[in-house]
Amino acid sequence: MTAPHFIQLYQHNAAAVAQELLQGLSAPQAFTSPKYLYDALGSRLFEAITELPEYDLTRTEAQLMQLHSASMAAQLPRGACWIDLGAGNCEKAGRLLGLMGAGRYVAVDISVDFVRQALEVLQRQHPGLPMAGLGVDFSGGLQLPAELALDPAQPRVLFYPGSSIGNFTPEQAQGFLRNLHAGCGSAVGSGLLIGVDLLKDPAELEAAYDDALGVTAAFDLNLLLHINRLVGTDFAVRDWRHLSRFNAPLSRVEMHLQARHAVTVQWPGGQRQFAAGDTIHTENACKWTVPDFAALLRNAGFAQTQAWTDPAERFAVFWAQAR
Ligand code: AVI
Repeated sequence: MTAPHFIQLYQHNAAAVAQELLQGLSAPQAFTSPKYLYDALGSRLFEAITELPEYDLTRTEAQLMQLHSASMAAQLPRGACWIDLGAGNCEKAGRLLGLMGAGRYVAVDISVDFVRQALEVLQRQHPGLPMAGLGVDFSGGLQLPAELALDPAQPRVLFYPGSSIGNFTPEQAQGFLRNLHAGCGSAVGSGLLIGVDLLKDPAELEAAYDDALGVTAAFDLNLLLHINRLVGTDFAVRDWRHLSRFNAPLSRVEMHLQARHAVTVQWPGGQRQFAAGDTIHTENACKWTVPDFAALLRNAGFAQTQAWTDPAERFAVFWAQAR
């Protein structure tokens, strides 16, 4: 049995993180990047969100992948190197590797420690499949280091499930998809398999991001505790409430933390006053239509696209062939 190979490129840079966060918190409309929602507790809360009745995105995607696996297998290249972006527990790709005849598997996450255990388990299930874990922050663009020794002749399947693309604005998504198109390399048949949540009833969308149990509220509020640890702010969770708002012109759900009353937040070297009702914008979740997302993929350089959707068109999985 081969053993997975691990490469850690991302290094936490405390000064850069502090600069980014404090700049966002000081902006007229305060904001933070959604990546700060995921400390250890935030990641567990997100896993709980995927089980909520209001948040059917993860379940619908899994059903779609299962239902259409034969048709997907007919489109995707066999023997490909699967590059799993934001692999986490590697479960989603793990269900497909055998069915799709993968020839190699690379699990990408910000830290190889997030994928280490899952990859070791997966390796036992697929003893002959070469596997690697790559620790990079790909949110600003994917870099595939020479150390991975990717074979330029082997087709690649970039796998980006879960509608994480929705957490980018359309302009950011366009740039990111262009970068993924480049990451497909030049081998014939390469492409991107991506999950996208679709536009639906605004009331349902708002509920999906503000569930009755309050798990999403805890997920959002936990950001404050994470920021306190990262930059020494003195946020108190009880001063803030979670909001989910559908912004129709921008076709996105926005998550905000709203000050319950006037709050002064202090940090080493600075402070900010928030009036009652002021918000910190913590996440966008853009919702797409099938034609609009297909056009985005084409504008990013992908040659052909195919989409599988559920009968109610709540979610889509796209296969976008690079050339
Ligand atoms: C990870 N991402 C696709 C989730 C979403 O639906 O935008 C994050 C999330 N935020 C609140 N609930 C789930």
